[in-house]
Amino acid sequence: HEMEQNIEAGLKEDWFEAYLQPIVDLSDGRIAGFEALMRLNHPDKGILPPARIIGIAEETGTIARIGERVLEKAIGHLARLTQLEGTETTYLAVNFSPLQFEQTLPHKLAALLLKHHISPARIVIEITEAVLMLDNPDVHAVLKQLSEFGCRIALDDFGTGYSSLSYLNRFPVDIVKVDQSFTRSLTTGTADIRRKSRMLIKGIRTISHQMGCTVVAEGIETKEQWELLRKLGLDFGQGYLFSRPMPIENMLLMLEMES
Ligand code: G
Ligand code: G
Ligand code: NA
Repeated sequence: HEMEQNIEAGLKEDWFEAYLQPIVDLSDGRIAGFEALMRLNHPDKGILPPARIIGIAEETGTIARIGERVLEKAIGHLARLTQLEGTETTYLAVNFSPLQFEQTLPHKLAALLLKHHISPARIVIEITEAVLMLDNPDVHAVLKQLSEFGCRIALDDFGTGYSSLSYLNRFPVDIVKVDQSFTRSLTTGTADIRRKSRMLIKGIRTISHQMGCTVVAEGIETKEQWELLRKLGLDFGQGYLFSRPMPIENMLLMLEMES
């Protein structure tokens, strides 16, 4: 299998990267944190599609090694961003696959944070419903440990799964990430669809806030969407309007130019 070979080579030759996408405060557009997004940068083939890589890596089990590599890179990036900004306020959100929640994860994460002098409070663990659906006691124990360690837990792609709401009750969720399909339907389709989308987002926002969670909107591409989401009371947002995911070097340059 060609993609499996790319993955193995990527691990061996160190082609995996953590791109960064800013997450902004919707009230003023200022950067609150960064989401790390895995990229396999093949020297001949260029950037390979992450969704396919993750799918295959989850089937073959290499996702645990890839995840560890991406986590290591992303935390290194956060240390560099911290140096540039001279503050320790921004956070780093990292995506985790169900297969990554092994017993050793909290220890490995703690070691990386110690090495880079980063507080666990600046780390957000992004999971999807798939992680919680496993209903695996070991996974729950690891999540609980990470939460008690001071990391925050974000529930990704919220609103698209089977039983998202019940998870807010049963797991230590701190952040709800509203799926980008909601953002899109705010400004596309009939007036009726747009009105219903506003009501859905408002409902998710109300429930999330009452559960003590902050709410992040995904996939913001236009000023109109930003304005609507801000008015609907969402806290944070990310999307191409603010910035595409980019390599650390580009992010450092962008921030340097802005300051
Ligand atoms: O980055 P887009 O950048 O194309 O990402 C595609 C999908 O892959 C998204 O659903 C995203 O959540 C997931 N993803 C991106 N990076 C990672 C990662 O490091 N680990 C895992 N498990 N999923 C990731
Ligand atoms: O599910 P998750 O939030 O991890 O997925 C992030 C995915 O969304 C990545 O593939 C990322 O590249 C992509 N993405 C980020 N911002 C935007 C955007 O504004 N529009 C679209 N279409 N995709 C986005
Ligand atoms: Na994510």
